[in-house]
Amino acid sequence: MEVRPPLTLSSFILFEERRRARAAGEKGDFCALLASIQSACKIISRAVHRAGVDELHGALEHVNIQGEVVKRLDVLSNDTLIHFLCNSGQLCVATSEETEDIIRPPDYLTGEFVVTFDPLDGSSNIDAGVNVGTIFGIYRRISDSGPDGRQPGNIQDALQPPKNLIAAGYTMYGASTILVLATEQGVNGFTLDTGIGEFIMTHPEIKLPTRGKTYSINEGNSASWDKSTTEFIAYCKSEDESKKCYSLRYIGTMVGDVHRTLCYGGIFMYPADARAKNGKLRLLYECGPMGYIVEKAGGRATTGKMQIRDIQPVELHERAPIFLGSKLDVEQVEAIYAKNS
Ligand code: P6P
Repeated sequence: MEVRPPLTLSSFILFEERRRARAAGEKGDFCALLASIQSACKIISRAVHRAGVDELHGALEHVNIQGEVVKRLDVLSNDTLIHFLCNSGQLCVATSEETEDIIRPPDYLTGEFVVTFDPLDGSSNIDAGVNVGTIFGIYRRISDSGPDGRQPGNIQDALQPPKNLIAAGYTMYGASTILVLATEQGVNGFTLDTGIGEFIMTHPEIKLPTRGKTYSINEGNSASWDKSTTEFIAYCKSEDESKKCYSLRYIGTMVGDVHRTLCYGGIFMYPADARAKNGKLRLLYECGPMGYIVEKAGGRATTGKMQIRDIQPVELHERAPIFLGSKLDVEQVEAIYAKNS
């Protein structure tokens, strides 16, 4: 019987990505950066799954830059990612939902890449055992790295539009821990085998269906929606001989709602509304990376009026309205916004 060893994320990084990067003559070690993110996610996964036992649930006394109550696991996740990224020798600067300013490694460890991340997306749900996740996006630095390649980066390195992303991913901590990685070559998913401590490839070459059967939005905000959102949701709920009504699925954690959309198709939405003119989700470490992943899987991501990939950020923590998922569903939203403009 032929024994076919599983393809692990470590071997995918070392063989697939390293071969490609070397052939492309790229600066920096993209594989070392991915390996540092993988290690951090393994540690966060263990903390999330042991939270109740290790008394890591609950909130601390302070709020973060977003004005949100900070959970113990938010701090652990943020500190873990900062530690591994800064010690990888590959980081120029990083932006985190939990940190007001850009994060820089010690000068002698400065590298070629910029990482934006939400260390524990959906952490308000953690005490109820609902899926949470880590979201990350990877850019190349745009500032000059200097003769020794160790020139410190600056905020302009962090304020890049999502179209400059070279990779993005998320790790969802749920019944299992699944890391989804999107690069220019495509989107692959890996499930953590805790018995060997390795992520095993379980979702090769993820492709989104062009049309879905579910819509995902917080219906509690419907009184504040604009005309276009209201019109599209009415379409989702309509049924005739050519179309069944869509089912509503909403977890309240972006990573969970996007992962389901990536696996089954459909559309996830956090639109602008009368109370939040730019919606709730942050461009650099939520909308941008998730939009990149969905696009690399054949889907689409828009604010309704422009593609997420084209937004030029002005501030580290700015928000953006987002509709993402199956191509035809998202194009329908864009057509409604165009009609109503
Ligand atoms: P609402 C979690 O707090 C989060 O930032 C995203 O993960 C999620 O998609 C959204 O907010 C949920 O927001 O207003 O529906 O509770």
